[in-house]
Amino acid sequence: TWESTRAFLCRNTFVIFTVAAVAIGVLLGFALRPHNLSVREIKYFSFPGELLMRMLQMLVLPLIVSSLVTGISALDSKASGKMGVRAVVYYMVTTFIAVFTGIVMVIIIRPGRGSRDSPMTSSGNIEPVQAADAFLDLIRNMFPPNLVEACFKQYKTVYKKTVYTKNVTVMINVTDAVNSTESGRAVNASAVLQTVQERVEETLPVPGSSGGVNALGLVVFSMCFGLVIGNMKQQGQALREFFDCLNNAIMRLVAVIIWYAPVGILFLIAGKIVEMKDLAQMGGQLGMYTVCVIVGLLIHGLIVLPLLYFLVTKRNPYTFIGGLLQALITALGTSSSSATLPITFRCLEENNRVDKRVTRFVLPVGATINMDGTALYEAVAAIFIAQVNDMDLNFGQILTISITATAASIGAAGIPQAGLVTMVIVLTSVGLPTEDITLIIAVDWFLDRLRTTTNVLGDSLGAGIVEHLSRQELENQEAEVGNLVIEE
Ligand code: DAS
Repeated sequence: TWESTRAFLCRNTFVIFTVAAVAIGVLLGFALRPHNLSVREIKYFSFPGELLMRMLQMLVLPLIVSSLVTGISALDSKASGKMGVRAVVYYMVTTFIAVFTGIVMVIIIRPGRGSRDSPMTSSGNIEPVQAADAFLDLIRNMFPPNLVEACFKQYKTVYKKTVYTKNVTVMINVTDAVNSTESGRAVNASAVLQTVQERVEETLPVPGSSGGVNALGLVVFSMCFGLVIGNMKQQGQALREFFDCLNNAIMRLVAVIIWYAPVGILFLIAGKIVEMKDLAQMGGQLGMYTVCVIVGLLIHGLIVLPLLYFLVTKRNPYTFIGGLLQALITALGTSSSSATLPITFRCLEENNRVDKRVTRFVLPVGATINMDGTALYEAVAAIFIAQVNDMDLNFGQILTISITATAASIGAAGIPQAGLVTMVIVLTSVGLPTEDITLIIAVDWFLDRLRTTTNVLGDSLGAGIVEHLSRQELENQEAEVGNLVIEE
């Protein structure tokens, strides 16, 4: 009836606007492609989209701190301890399943078989970045010496110096011997590597964004601080109220930004389609590689995760996913799980009615360290590059790739193409040529959106699962709080 249709339209206004924005963005993008806009024109055209990214990223740091401190201090240490263990077990299990799925897919489909599509040979003496360095950097960055400083510079130092620039420098040295046109398709590696360098500059966070590594430091600090003031009983009351009020204020800002989100997403998607390189590159091995990643992400996101949710909660996972549409589309548009975090909070709390004491705890941690899509992608990309190099990996090397892909996904930032940066860890751990990252650059901007959407989906279903498993503690907590009020 008209009444029920009107109610449906009102309830899903944002989602309808956002889906319409994606459709218009795609059409607009393809309509503008023949006009070959200049880089400057594309930058101006994409400006409304960049605004949305910056608005959301501006909120991420205060949101992570206020939600974690509030979420953890609202629980007693026993309850938050149990909830934390459930969340970490969920993250490790789902990330490992994602990596396993990716490896099975890339071994079955074998996208890298046959002669090299683009005959780039790794002739440079690649100085492998010890995977251990990256692990140590990961641990080191859990305890940043200066929180504010760490939010803007430490991430840059870690990735520019230790993990990435060294390799990019090495790559650029290598390019002298690399330009080749044997396959009739000039692979001007130095131009592509220059793109990689620019991409790294772009990927490294600008002030106001939250690079994954420093968010890790912020997450650790906020969890410890929340635990401490949670146990300070009356003494900590003022601080608990302050952070609770700060969190509510940030969520009100999100409610305002969410109105602008469809416009921003429209221009983000249109801008990307306009600047996309010629689709011909999608052919051959690269096309099969893209299919392999997409099939792996779809299996993980639409079958494995929902099945896990159903097995634990006995509820329909697709209804739960329906409530997340706004966040999933924002992840698709922004390709940043950190930037999507404010909208993920809103979808879970408003649409799926997940308890705030759970979302405030698990979402900031999940958005920072739980990236199923990225882990799957890095395992597939590494084995694809091995296949292109006709390098047969033994079981030990595949196991190493599984472990380093998991670690790289934990260390990856929740910002665009962070997974490309941390993939260096995976490649060097099995001695693969890091300059071959350039083989997959052309499609990375597209696959990044899909893996980011999978990351956000994994975090959100995780919140639903952790809430279900913790409902006893949550009821006790309510009961205790209730008694407290009566006593007072
Ligand atoms: N774009 C990252 C994210 O926001 C994922 C990635 O780069 O792999 O989750």
